[in-house]
Amino acid sequence: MSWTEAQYAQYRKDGYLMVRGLLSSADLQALHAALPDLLSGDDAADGLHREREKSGAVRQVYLAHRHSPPFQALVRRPEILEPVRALTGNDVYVWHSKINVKDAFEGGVWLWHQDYGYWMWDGVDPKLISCMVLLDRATLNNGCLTVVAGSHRWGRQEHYADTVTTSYKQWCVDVPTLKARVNEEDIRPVTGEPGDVLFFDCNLLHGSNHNMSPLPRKTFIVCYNDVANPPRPVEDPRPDWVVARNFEPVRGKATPPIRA
Ligand SMILES: O=C(O)CCC(=O)C(=O)O
Repeated sequence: MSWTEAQYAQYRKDGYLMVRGLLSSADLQALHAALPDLLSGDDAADGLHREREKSGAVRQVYLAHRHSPPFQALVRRPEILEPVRALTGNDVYVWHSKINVKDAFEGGVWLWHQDYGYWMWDGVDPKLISCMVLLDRATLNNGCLTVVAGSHRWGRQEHYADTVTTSYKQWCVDVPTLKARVNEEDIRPVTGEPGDVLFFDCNLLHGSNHNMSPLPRKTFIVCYNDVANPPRPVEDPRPDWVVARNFEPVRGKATPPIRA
């Protein structure tokens, strides 16, 4: 499933592109079969890393792409890797991956931010691309991702650390900057069905609302970095679960569907 020239042009203009139906129902079944263990396990026992909501509900699970066979296969999917390689112009490695959970009525807000707003402090250039795989339906009510089309062309904006809104420290753009920059008509909710995949630039401004619905909204986000862009030494390097030290290029394997 190669992208057309028009799709590449759209991605470059908007900073994101949604590819519908990239995964089959068999792929989704295998991924969903792995989820209960990934969501309920114990970090010390299984080597994953979990962040929780203030309520204690799991908010994020990092490292599924290293420990869970269907997620290992997912990050190697040629339909994902091929456009990512074309966009970076090089081989890529996995910077990190996370299952963002957003349980029914419990999953919390993500404030407006650019991923590169904080990744810059990890000592890399803005050559990273994220792919958000919808594992559940994403709707306006359950807190689908919302993006500002074209915002990647602003370049990186200053970010500050919000430590009060959720249990999780969120790097975000301040309100005066948002008021100066964001036009209402450029705000796009990214709704979709399980198996749709959103590709987006590391400088794309995005966020999402609290899950106000009875539907869970699970997504898997894998972020790829150009192999020529490993982190330079920084004063306070973040741990490997969020800034990978394994720079091995990810190679596609033409073995779909994903098997559990
Ligand atoms: O899951 C979401 O809705 C947003 C996640 C996000 O922005 C992030 O992980 O950086």
